[in-house]
Amino acid sequence: MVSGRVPPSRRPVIIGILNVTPDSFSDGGRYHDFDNALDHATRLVETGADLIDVGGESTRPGAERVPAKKEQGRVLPVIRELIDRGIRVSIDTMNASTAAAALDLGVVLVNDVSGGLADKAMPRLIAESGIDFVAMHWRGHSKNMTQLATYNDVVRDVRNELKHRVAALIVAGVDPAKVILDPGLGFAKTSAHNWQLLGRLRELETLGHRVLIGASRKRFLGELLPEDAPTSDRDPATSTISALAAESGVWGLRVHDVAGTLAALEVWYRWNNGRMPAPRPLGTSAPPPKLPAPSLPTPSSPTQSSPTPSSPSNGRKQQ
Ligand code: PMM
Repeated sequence: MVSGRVPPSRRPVIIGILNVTPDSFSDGGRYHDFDNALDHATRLVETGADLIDVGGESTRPGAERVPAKKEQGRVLPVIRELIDRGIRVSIDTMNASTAAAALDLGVVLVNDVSGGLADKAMPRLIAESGIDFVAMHWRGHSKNMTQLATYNDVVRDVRNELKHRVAALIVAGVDPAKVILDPGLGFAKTSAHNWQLLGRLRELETLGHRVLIGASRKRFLGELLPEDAPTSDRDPATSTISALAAESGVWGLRVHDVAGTLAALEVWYRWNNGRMPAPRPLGTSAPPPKLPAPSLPTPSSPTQSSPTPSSPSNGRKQQ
């Protein structure tokens, strides 16, 4: 146990990724094997993951659909064993039948990248089970999603489409308090779209739902690196996003590199604690020292302004 860890209640939930697929872009299908999958998930939990998101269908751009039975053959044995080991599990699926089987095994969350659009039976299942549900922004299946990446203002459009998705889920009987929203980075989004969604995360938060971010090892982070860099080289950029997303108030982070994410969240937490006034020495009645007032812009010297500690670093106006 690492001493002085950020208390889990004071940081975003860390969701460790376990893709039990032979063709995942981000981990090269390494956890398709049952024992490897279990070892990896156990390591992620020992490192600090709060729950493990198990998926059996690749959603990389261009990927073909996997029949639900095949998906279940991949994920259910792993989920059963993880839950037997006392690990909290979420199921990453667009199929209501897979979600239902995983619910019977005891998963605590259903993560549907289609937000309930791909399978009409999903919203009813979520309503009846009362489980937490991740509704990701989605416009179509991986095979043709690249052509669907057209927006007027990506943040406003994604926000509106998510708002309509929540309304449809409520009509199906889903408790809105159970809905977690995800902008769906990389799903019918260009790199520029992803960066805009990250930079303006707070606009999604104004919908009043918990927000989850899945930036981990995605292609837009590969663009920051040499062309032949392995996908794991994207972890430092992912961790930086995790800290910035925490500052933006996200509820959860879906990541491959749990150790790096936790380290980034430690920095974020201590950085914010560093803003607090120093504690008053015992036995003294002096008031605690005041924080220096931030230097505010004056009409005559607009260039002398400096951001207040809570200002977003990108300087964009937040709602
Ligand atoms: N991305 C992938 C798979 N599942 N679920 C949510 N909620 N958000 C995401 O961004 C997301 C997801 C694809 O990435 P992977 O192949 O690394 O799992």
